[in-house]
Amino acid sequence: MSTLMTGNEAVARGAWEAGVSAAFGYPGTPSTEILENLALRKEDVYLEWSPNEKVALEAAAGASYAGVRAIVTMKHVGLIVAADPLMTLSYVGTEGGMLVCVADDPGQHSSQNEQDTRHFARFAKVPVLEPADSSECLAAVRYGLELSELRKTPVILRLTTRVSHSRSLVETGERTGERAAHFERNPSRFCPLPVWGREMRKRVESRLGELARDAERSHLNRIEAGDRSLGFIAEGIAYNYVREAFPDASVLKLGFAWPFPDALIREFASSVDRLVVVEENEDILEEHVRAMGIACDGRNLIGGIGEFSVPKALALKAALFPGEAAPALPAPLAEAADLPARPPVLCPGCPHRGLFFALGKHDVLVTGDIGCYSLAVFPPLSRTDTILCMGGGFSVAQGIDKAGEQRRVVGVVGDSTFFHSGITGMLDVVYNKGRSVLVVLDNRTTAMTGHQDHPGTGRTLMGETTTEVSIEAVARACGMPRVETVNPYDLSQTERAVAEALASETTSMIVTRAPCPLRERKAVGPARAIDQSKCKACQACVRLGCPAIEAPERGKPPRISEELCAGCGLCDQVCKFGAIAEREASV
Ligand SMILES: Cc1ncc(C[n+]2csc(CCOP(=O)(O)OP(=O)(O)O)c2C)c(N)n1
Repeated sequence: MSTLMTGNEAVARGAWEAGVSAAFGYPGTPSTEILENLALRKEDVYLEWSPNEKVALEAAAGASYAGVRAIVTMKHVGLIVAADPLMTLSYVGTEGGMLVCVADDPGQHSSQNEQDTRHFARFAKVPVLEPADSSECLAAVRYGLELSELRKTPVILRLTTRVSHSRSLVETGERTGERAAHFERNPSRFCPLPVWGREMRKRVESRLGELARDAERSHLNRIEAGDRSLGFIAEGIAYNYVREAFPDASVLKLGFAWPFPDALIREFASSVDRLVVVEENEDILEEHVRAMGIACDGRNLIGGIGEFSVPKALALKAALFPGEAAPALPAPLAEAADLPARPPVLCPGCPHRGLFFALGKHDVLVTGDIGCYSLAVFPPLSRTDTILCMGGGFSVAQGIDKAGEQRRVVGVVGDSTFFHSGITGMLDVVYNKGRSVLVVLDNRTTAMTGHQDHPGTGRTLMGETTTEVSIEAVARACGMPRVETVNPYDLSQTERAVAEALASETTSMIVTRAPCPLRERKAVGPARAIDQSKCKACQACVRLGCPAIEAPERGKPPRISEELCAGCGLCDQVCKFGAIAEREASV
């Protein structure tokens, strides 16, 4: 049956069809929907949101050791977190097929960096498959699991934002290939102590040769012969752009993207007059082609930053055929270029707002983290000074503090981030006698990636209730001398907690706890309105940075949008003139 699916839905479907019985991951755009879709099949597959990507990859390795087919999902930066087990799993190898599904984000639509997972494949010496559409996503999952079992290696499935999130037709099938779990004890097979690890190291090299031969023979790599004056080597979504922009050209399509099929590349290169390599992110393939002594174009024509796109395809066309009239940008894209920019802001009713407003009253440095609260960097809150990576909010605070900075430092992370990698940063501050104030913004969910559960929410991806790990208890058990929990919608309580924490010379923790209203799908309270006769247009409420508060002109009273207001009541509390009240009461 043909069904329209996103790439992520197709990966989930492919995993189910290929008999995967264990799936692990940590959310991260654009990878998140793989597990969310596979969760619709939880009668056949064990699934979990692991606390972080390292744990997820290790757990998937365990499932594979036990002989079952397993996948692990993450975004590209997650693979950095999971790199330690990946590098050694390459040596130890797999039993049941194991696929590491990593979604890269060329163009940084929702990521702090642009990073090419193919580097990791080369680094860890494991193969990479790179599908170009949803149908290829589904097929690549089974292919990858079979390859993993044949060569006893984890296989990386590299996705990118456009492949993960765009829809195309997929032919679905039945579920086959399920394995029964049985771990065969064999220490020399599973324990890379130096004595056995050195042997594994040799095996990794010989496996690379086998994988290179697999890549030569794979149906995922194919030559589409066309006009011989121009040939492209393309992989992933770039292949689709090339096919559409240059329908007559010859193309070598790589779906088995590493190790490279050198003989196939040579055969193709010798069959065309001019060769262009089109790949997103890094010029890994292009460098390799040049290193083989084959002349080609690539980065010199398409650049190396951002994702491949219609404007880039048109620019490539203009560069290759300078004499021809440049094709126009399709109308929707041309019109989109004129749209005003809409900077992201914290949602109306976001419980994070209260803490940042309270911090604004002190001359402190705020080391933030990755999560919805990273938006507090923008005006009018302007209350974040650094963002590095998940968990960095606490550790960067420690570094600034220990460097001798005179101002107090406040490290801020979210609840999901606390469990992901914040705990070790907190341990550093406690153990090494830091004095930063550490804040956990606990909105009871992983909001930024679409409300996934985590160890603090009391629910699993299997839909069961479970232990609700207490952030406060973890902090106390780690030796945090003072832990206070506040309601971030209560501004005076939050401001008092911040002031007291800053007055103390030791470290302490504040947990701001209120559920994300979007997750709850209900307003925090009744919508507010501004009594225009009492308002002095002082703009204090505007400085909360709430999108529901409209400030049409400087010096004129702001208004509150009834549709947008979530009724959190923070604006009532900042108004010194009593001009803001519940809508019914004030209108
Ligand atoms: C290593 C890594 N994994 C995953 C992500 C994707 N990601 C961005 S923020 C975030 C967590 C946000 O949850 P939380 O800390 O609870 O803050 P909230 O968004 O709920 O305010 C995740 C998983 C990432 N940026 N880096």
